[in-house]
Amino acid sequence: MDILDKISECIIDGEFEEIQDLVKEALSNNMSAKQILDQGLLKGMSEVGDLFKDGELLVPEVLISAKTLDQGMSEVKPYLQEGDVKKVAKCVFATVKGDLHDIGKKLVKMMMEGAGYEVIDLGVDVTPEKLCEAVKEYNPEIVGMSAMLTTTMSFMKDTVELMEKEKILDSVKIMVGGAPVNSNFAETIGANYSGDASSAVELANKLMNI
Ligand code: B1M
Repeated sequence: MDILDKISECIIDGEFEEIQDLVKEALSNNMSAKQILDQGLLKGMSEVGDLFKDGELLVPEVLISAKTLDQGMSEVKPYLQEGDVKKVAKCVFATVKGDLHDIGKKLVKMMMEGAGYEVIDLGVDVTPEKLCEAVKEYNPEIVGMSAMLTTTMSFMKDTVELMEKEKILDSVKIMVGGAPVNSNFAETIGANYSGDASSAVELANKLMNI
C-alpha cells in the first residue's frame, strides 16, 4: 500500500495519533501538499462520507475521522500555496436562534470543507439579525441553517424573511437541515433541504451547478 493509500485508510479508521507522522513522511518523500490533500486526506474523508451514508459508520466514528482529518490538514496547510486548493464556494452556517445542537451541523461543515467549500460557522443560537449581518460581511454563495428542535424551526423562516427584507436573499442559496426539518418545510420557506451530511454536499454542488 502506498503512502497516500495509508493516509486515506488512516482517515477512514480514525487513527488520529498516526496521521501527522504519515503526512510528514509523504512531504519528506517530495509529495506535494495538494497531492497529499486530494489523493490521501480528502479521498479518505470522501469514503467516510459514503460509509456514513450507507450506515456502515456511526456518528462517533465519523467525528473521530473528522478529528483525524483536522490533524492531517494541520500538517499540509503551511505548504499549500494560495490558490492550490480550489475553493468551490463560500458558505455561512449557523444553528438557528434558541437551538444549541451542533453535532450534525459540524458533520455537514466538515463534509463540505472536504469537498472544497469554505464554511464560516457562526455557531449556535444565531439570531436572524446576526445571520443577516454575517451575509453582508462575508458575501457567501450559500447560507446553511440547522435546527434540531421543532420549536426553533420557525427561526429559519424568520431568517429568510429578514434576508428578503434586507434585500440580500437574491444573492444566496439557502440550505436547511436537522431532524425536524423536511423538504416540504424547506420548500415553504424558499430553502433547499438535505437529510444528511453527504446529501448536503450533493445539494450544494447541485445549487452551485457543479
Ligand atoms: Co437535544 N433534543 N435537547 N440535546 N438532542 C433532541 C433533538 C430530541 C429529538 C431528543 C428527544 O427528545 N428525543 C429533542 C427534540 C424534540 C423536538 O423538538 N422534536 C431534544 C430536546 C427536547 C432537547 C432539550 C430541550 C432537552 C432539555 O433540556 N429538556 C435541550 C434543548 C437545548 C437547546 O437546543 N436549546 C437539548 C439539549 C441537548 C444537548 C445539549 C444535551 C445535546 C446537544 C449537544 C450538541 O449538539 N452539541 C443534545 C443531543 C445530543 C440530542 C440528540 C440525542 C442527538 C442529536 C444529534 O447530535 N444527533 C437528539 C435526539 C436524536 O436525534 N436522537 C436530541 C446526531 C447528528 C449527527 O444528527 O443533528 O440530525 P443530526 O444531523 C444530521 C442531519 O439532521 C443533517 O445532517 C446531519 C449529519 O448527517 N443536518 C443537516 C443537520 N443540520 C443540517 C444542515 C444542513 C443540512 C443537513 O444544511 C445547512
